[in-house]
Amino acid sequence: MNTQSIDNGYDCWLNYKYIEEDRLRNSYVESCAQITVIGESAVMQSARRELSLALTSMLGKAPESGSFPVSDSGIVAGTFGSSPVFDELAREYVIDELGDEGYVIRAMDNDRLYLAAATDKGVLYAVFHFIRLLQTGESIEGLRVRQVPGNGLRMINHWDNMDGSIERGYAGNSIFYRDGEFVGDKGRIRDYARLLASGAINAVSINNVNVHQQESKLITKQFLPEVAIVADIFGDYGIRLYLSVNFASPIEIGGLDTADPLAPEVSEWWMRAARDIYRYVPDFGGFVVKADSEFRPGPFTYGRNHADGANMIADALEPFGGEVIWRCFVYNCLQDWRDRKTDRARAAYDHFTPLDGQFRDNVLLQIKNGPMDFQVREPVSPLFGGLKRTNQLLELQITQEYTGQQRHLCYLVPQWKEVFDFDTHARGQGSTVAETASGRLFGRKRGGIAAVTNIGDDANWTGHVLAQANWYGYSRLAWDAGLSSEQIALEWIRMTFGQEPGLESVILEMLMSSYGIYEDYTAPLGVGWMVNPGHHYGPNVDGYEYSKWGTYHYADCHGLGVDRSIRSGTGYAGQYHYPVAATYESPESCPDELLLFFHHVPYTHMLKSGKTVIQHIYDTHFGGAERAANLIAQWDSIAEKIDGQTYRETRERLVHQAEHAGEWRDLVNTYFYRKSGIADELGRLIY
Ligand code: GCV
Repeated sequence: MNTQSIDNGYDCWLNYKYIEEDRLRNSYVESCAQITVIGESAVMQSARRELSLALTSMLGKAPESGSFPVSDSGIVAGTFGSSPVFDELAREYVIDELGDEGYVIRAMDNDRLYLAAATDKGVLYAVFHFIRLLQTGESIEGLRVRQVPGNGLRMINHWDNMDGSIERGYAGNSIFYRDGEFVGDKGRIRDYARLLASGAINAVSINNVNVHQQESKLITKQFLPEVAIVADIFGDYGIRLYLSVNFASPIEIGGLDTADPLAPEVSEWWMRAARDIYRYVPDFGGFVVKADSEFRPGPFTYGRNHADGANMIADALEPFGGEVIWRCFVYNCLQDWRDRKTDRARAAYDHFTPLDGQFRDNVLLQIKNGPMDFQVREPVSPLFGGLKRTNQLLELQITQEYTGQQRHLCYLVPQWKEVFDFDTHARGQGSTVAETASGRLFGRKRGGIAAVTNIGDDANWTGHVLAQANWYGYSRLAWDAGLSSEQIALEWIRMTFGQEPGLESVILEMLMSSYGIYEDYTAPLGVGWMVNPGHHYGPNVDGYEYSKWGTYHYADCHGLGVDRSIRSGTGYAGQYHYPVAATYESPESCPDELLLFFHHVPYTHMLKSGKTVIQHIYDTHFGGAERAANLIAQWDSIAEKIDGQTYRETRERLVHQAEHAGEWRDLVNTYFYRKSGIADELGRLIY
């Protein structure tokens, strides 16, 4: 670990505070006095180090480190089969069902506590799980835990550039690169790997999907030795490394005059590239590819489709066990705003469903949660449930590009829960996104979830300390989408700030209310955008209205919203299965929160809530801004219980949020008052 102060937030939720309460601490001491971790692999060493560090800090006494054969009591961690001590336990479980990453934690009559798995990685996860129990004050008596991940791939994507900047990064610069090179001191990368492993993240891509000139060279001998060092660091924590690649690499760095996926010299070039990479990084995960998207090159240039492009690269990686993660964020970003027929929301489905079943087994299509772009409220992408014979990966955005850029508090786990729980009805009721993305619904071997990280080199990693809850929460949901938002928040609070009942309820309330608050004072009823173009921060109702990006609200003096119905609109609603399509098709059945995403309605349209659309806009904007201002008082009420620096830095952000929410309120309300000419029923101040 880097030797930075614990209290500035650097240690995040692995802040192993001494357990002050004697009874609780003593209840742990006996079982934890001795630890035996069987195995010497790098991952096992990480497990041993972590267990020892956590117990020493939390219990105030270093555990005795046992060696094989183990003593009668204490913690024994290892893989089934590595020692006869696990034999009895092994008889109770179907080890195959635990897979590569599942684990058990079991207290046995003989005073031993077993942390066991089929693989070293599973043991590491068991260790972190066990530590979490102590951090959150759970009883460890008679412990009986069996865990298997809900998603095979649990990935973090970085949008880091080699000049050190981060696209859509709000917490400082890259921890990987500076001035076109890898950073020299890799200590922070190690600390990062450890934090990721504690949430059982098993894959990381370390450069921006917009791959510029310098990053294109990451797959060449110029940078592969450094890539290998970073891959080893992650490997020590069971995490595979991936790189984003430029589809036009054969031209950009290979000296060819084409990147046509069907040209033999191009596929040969990728095969050679793959061979080089695996020589340096034997456990390399594969490539992430953004192609034919926002000016990035892709197969369309050569009249080929995305299956042609993805499969050609996948074939190069296949002999080495690598995979291609191919993004579905493909749409026309040069749209004419006068053109009411083209609908950006339709694009990904229209491009990719005709190719369903044509992708290689080692290709996963990475699909953003919504059809547009990480807005505070969007429907779920119809590709979930639309694709049946293709591996998928759900893409979420932890970095708060459209949700307050880590200057506003916005706990995103409730939003993600809605995505996971959304029923696509692809195979009847219960066909949730959690089931489709994981691959379970259609019996696919690969699947999972990826998210764009919110970390940078700020002392506390995420800028806003409370935004750490999103990072933590993402990894917990990736493992088990069934966990509740509250449970995740509570775990995070206890692990980060310790077990302080007064503090806990306040932060919980702040986190749990924050998504609703943010939604209330920004773009209403699912219509999205209304942000300043380019940097996407702050209100600008018409910011994207007359632009080429395909992101419109169509407000006039009568009403607003986008008609995406089959009957009279763009037909987007028809991309869903029945009964979802029918629900969205009519304004009467469409849920209020998505009404303006699917329908253009008059300001006087009555919502299910019993309010008109215009009154809803006024009420939510006044209410949201007021609730944002209240967050300051909530935070102040626990000032004494929070470290000074964290308290002050967070307070500054909350003060900014309150002011900025006021700006949102006034701008949005004034805009719609002037458009509609309809006064607020409560006569509040509108300009
Ligand atoms: C990495 C949005 C963002 C871009 C991002 C893109 C993507 O358009 O604004 O910064 O590019 O999504 O996901 O590829």
